[in-house]
Parts: sequence; C-alpha cells; structure tokens
Amino acid sequence: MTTPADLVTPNMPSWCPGCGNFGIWAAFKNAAVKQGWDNTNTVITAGIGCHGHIVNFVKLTAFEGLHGRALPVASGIKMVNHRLNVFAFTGDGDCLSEGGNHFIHTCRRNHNITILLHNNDIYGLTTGQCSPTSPHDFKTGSTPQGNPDQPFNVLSLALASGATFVARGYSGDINGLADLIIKANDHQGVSVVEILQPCTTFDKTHTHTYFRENCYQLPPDYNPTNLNQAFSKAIEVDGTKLPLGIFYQVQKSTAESEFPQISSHPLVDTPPSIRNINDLFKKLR
Ligand SMILES: Cc1ncc(C[n+]2csc(CCOP(=O)(O)OP(=O)(O)O)c2C)c(N)n1
Ligand code: SF4
Repeated sequence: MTTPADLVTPNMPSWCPGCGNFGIWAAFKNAAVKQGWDNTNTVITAGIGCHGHIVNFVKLTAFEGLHGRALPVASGIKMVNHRLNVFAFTGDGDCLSEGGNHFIHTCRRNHNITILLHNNDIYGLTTGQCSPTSPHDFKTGSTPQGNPDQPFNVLSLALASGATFVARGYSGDINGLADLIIKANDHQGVSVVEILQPCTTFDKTHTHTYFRENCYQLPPDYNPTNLNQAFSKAIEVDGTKLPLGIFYQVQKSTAESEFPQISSHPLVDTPPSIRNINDLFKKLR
C-alpha cells in the first residue's frame, strides 16, 4: 500500500504558479497511491526541462538523464529488470528534439514502459524558445516574427512509429489524467500519453482557459483498435478542438519478451559468471 505521505520529498516544487506540471504531478501521485506504486516496484526517469524536475518531488527511485535521454534510460532499466513499472517523464523539446530518435525507436521496439510526454509547445526551462510542437507562426523568444517551421503531431508520430498504446490527456483534468496514467501503465507494451499542459510564463495563448474551452473526450463508441481511425482522429482539424482519451491500443509482443535471455526471468536474477573470452576475441580478430 502506498500513502500520499510515502511520496513526499523534502523539496517544494519550483514550477511557476499555474504551471501544468502541478496537475501532472498530482495525477501521477494519485495514480501511484491507487495502484500501490512505491520504491519496491516502480522507477521513474526524466529528461531535462521543467518537466524533469518532477523527479525531485516524488519519492520514488529516479534517474534524470541527459537532455533527450529519458527514454533510453527507461528502456535500459526495463531490459535489466522487467518486473519494475517504469515511467519516463519527458518534454516536447526533450522527447522530440534531442530525443526524437529515441522516441521513434522506443515506440518501434514496443518496450513495456509508460511515456508521459509533457507537451507545453515550448522550451520552458530555457525561457521560452520554439519546440518541435510549437505551432506554425507562433511567436516565441527564438521566433519573434513567428515560427517558420511546421509542428510534429505527437500522436500520429507515435502511431507511425509503432506505439501500441497512444493517448492524450490534459494536465488540468487531474482525475481523468490519473485514470489515463493507470490504463497506460496496465498496458503491456509501450504507452505514449501526450499531456497537454500550459506554460503560464512563456505562452500566453495555450492557457488553462484555452484547453478547457477546446478539449473534449473521445466518444464512448470510439474504437481504439482501428489504426486508420486513430490516425484520422490524431490529425483531425476541427478549428482548435482537441480530442482527449485513448486513440489506439493493441496487443503485440514487447521488446522484453522477444529476448530469450530475459523473457522468462529478469536479467538481474541471472548470476554473473566468469568466462574466458580469449577464444572469442581470437575468432573475431
Ligand atoms: C544537449 C543539450 N542541448 C540543449 C540543452 C538546453 N536545454 C535544457 S532544457 C531544454 C528544453 C526543454 O524543453 P522541454 O523538453 O519542452 O521541457 P520544458 O522545460 O518545457 O518542460 C534545452 C534546449 C541541454 N541541457 N542539453
Ligand atoms: S517556465 Fe513554463 S513550464 Fe517551466 S515551470 Fe514555468 S510555467 Fe512551467
């Protein structure tokens, strides 16, 4: 059993007032309490950015990797001990700029990890430059005359890369987001949860009011096993409307189940053995 007190650290969040990271933090902790995630069964990783500070505010075993490296660290942990729940907290800059290559291959390989992609359409920590999800023409510190580039669509990129669970939540809907995080973690395979969040300091357009007015839930009769429909919904252009929920979910073999060395038991349970590898080196020379 995990109680809210078990997750408390001595550090107070350093995020700006109203930042969407507060909602993601609350939703994750609620999910952890509900599911009993603690240091015996769960590890979190993060990249560099305001989002990555979350590792300081949740008392779980954590590793904050280099910029863009939240996902390879998470998949490495899962490969070594697949008994653990592994969450990767990453940002739109972290995951899709420096970490873009890792993102597509983590999805393709179907590592059984949960990716929580904080999408605030901007580089928050470095004071508000354009990110790969900043809209075209968006004015930021690095694009005072408007963003000349087109943004990635996170969900269709995840779908095209082979992710087996693709969802979108909103940081201001704490209960809905906690529920989505639990479903993503229950999924066997890679789960991508794009979380829409405002950066209250550097983006005066995508505010909580904007998200509240424009987000809506996918209808109850939506079929998440249909890839074509998932793509259509992901790229849907209906004014500024943004669907939330599970866009796609199918079952496929995970990366961890594909390796005979670890499919039956975690690598950490394999005792180290000393072998003479001189013959092997001679063969390779
Ligand atoms: C290799 C490298 N390049 C650039 C940086 C500078 N840097 C730190 S955080 C960041 C962007 C973070 O944006 P995002 O991932 O969207 O996170 P946010 O701060 O918005 O949560 C950048 C470019 C860095 N730390 N390392
Ligand atoms: S700069 Fe933006 S993303 Fe970073 S803490 Fe402040 S509001 Fe949040």
